[in-house]
Amino acid sequence: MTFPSRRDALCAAAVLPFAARSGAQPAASDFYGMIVRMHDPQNLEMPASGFAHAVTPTEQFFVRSHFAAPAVDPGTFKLVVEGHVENRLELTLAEVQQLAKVEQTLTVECAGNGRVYLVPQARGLQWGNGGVGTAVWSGTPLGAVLDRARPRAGAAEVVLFGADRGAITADPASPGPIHFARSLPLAKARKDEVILAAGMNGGLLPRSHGAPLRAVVGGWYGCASVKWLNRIVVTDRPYRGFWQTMDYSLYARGPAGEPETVALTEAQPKAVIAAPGPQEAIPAGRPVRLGGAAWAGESKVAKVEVSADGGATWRPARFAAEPKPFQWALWSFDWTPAARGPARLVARCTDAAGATQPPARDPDRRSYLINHLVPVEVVVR
Ligand SMILES: Nc1nc2c(c(=O)[nH]1)N[C@H]1C(S)=C(S)[C@@H](COP(=O)(O)O)O[C@H]1N2
Ligand SMILES: [Mo]
Repeated sequence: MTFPSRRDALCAAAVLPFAARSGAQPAASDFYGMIVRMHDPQNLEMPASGFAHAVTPTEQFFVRSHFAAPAVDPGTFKLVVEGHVENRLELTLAEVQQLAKVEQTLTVECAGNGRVYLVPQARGLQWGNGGVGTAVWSGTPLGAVLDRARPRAGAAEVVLFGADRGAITADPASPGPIHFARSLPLAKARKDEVILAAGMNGGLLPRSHGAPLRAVVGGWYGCASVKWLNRIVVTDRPYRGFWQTMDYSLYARGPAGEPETVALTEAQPKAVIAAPGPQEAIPAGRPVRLGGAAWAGESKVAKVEVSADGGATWRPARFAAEPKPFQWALWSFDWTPAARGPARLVARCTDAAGATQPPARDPDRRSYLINHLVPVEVVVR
């Protein structure tokens, strides 16, 4: 699906000469380069054109890395599975892949996606809308690896460790160099939508996305999808590591109303308007096609609605295809602006459980779970 707009046409014209010179032949209106959010370590955001694809081209899939990407040799690679298990494992890549095979289309969104829209500005990478992507991941269900390792009675969590390592020096600092690591409750770890992927979109997993093996945790924010995975530790108690306490945690209210930090988990429902873009000029009296994507964590997208008056009135958008669980749905909405002047376009997603996007920001979410309604302001003339 495409939703060409005036701005798309202008951008396409601008990139065409470069595409021609390099010999590459992308459909220029479908593919732009990445937005650099940090140069080193590499952190790249998908441009708005990426929301035109049901499956994000690998080159356009956002990259979020805290440390330099480690070079893991697939030939000597070992996945260690240990801790609260009957059967400690050390598996080669081929041995992991022989356990079982699975292929799934899963959307991954960074928990900080949309941070640029927080007021006052929050610390962290200033993602726009494109810290999200959808890929066809192929690999082995994490559950198959756990079945082989046989968690002991009382096993509670599965901690996934990446081979990357470094020290976080900004406050709150890590206690020296640490690996990237995140845990899942055993029940989630055994779900079909949690896979150890060696392949992405029909090719090998690229290094920037965690080669040779990464976790992809469908329905959860991206931090759970540990890249360069080489160690799994089953525990009999909740894991309290840096990346789910100091970082990637939010405040939940305890029984007495007191805030407690909890690791962030499930992705919240969210619809993004990819076109038109902010401050785009739109001719009055002619239909223009709004378009974008919507996703809904562990639930499924049930409904996307669009408002052209800043949220006062809403009308349903159309889906390009019936929404499926764990992956974004592309939507469009044909709008004929009548009155000249500024207009505030808003899209909102409601999931199959009836959860919808909040109109206002909840500060307990700290700088994560950013799905409050943010209008796209355009000019009708
Ligand atoms: N080992 C490791 N895994 C990681 C990270 C990391 O820095 N190191 N970043 C996490 C975060 S915050 C996100 S949003 C996703 C991003 O995956 P991608 O770079 O393939 O888009 O990877 C997650 N897995
Ligand atoms: Mo993230």
